[in-house]
Amino acid sequence: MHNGHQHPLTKMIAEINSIFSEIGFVFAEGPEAETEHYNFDQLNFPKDHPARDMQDTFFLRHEDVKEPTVLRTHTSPVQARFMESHKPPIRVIVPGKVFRNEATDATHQAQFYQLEGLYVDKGVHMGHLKGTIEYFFSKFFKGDVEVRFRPSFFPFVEPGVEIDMMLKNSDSKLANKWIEIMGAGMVHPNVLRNCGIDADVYTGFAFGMGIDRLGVMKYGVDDVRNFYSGDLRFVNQF
Ligand code: 2NM
Repeated sequence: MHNGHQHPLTKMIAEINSIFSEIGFVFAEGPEAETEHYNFDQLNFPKDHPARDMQDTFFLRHEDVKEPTVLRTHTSPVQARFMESHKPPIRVIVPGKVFRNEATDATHQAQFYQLEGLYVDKGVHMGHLKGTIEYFFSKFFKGDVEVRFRPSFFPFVEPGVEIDMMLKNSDSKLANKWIEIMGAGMVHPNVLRNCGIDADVYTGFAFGMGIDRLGVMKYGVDDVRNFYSGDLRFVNQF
């Protein structure tokens, strides 16, 4: 008899969860339909920020919806809710489905999976971010990993960085070249304060990356749409 198996995205989420749990991170999830308050306001996105635009965000309009509501554009509202309901030290990862109003091609979809993470405590700094990310990628891609930071901007962090990784001592096709992989930064004091955390006492790092993209790299998939096609010729390869 032919046995069933997990979908590759489910497998990756389980593996990610296991890697981060070894260094003290817990798993959290939350609603896919979110208030604008948790998706944007609390996270320091100005009212006129382009990410809020109709072109990027799916707005939900219905007589039963009392507050302005969107399909979440990132899993960060889950971290915002987690900070409100937990005291530091906070170490949490949040894998989940997110939505962007975008045209679809081999590298873009209107819905995809994101992995975000958050660490808040006294004395947390960018060195902890670098060590955590190097640890994660070296386990996930099974090799030695070097990462480098480039300055970037995201409303919920300051400073913000774009992160590249290089895989070494591996015979993977990815090895020995710099690959742009994720964004991250130190959580903006406004975000900590909005979530009830004393920004004079605590600091935190946060990061986000696309799980579909990790799958494209890990398994050499050439089109992200394969993950959602339901085509058994694809999923049975895992
Ligand atoms: C990214 C890049 C930079 C992020 C920030 C937060 C929160 F909620 F804690 F403020 N969560 N995730 C973050 C920061 C996500 O994704 C590219």
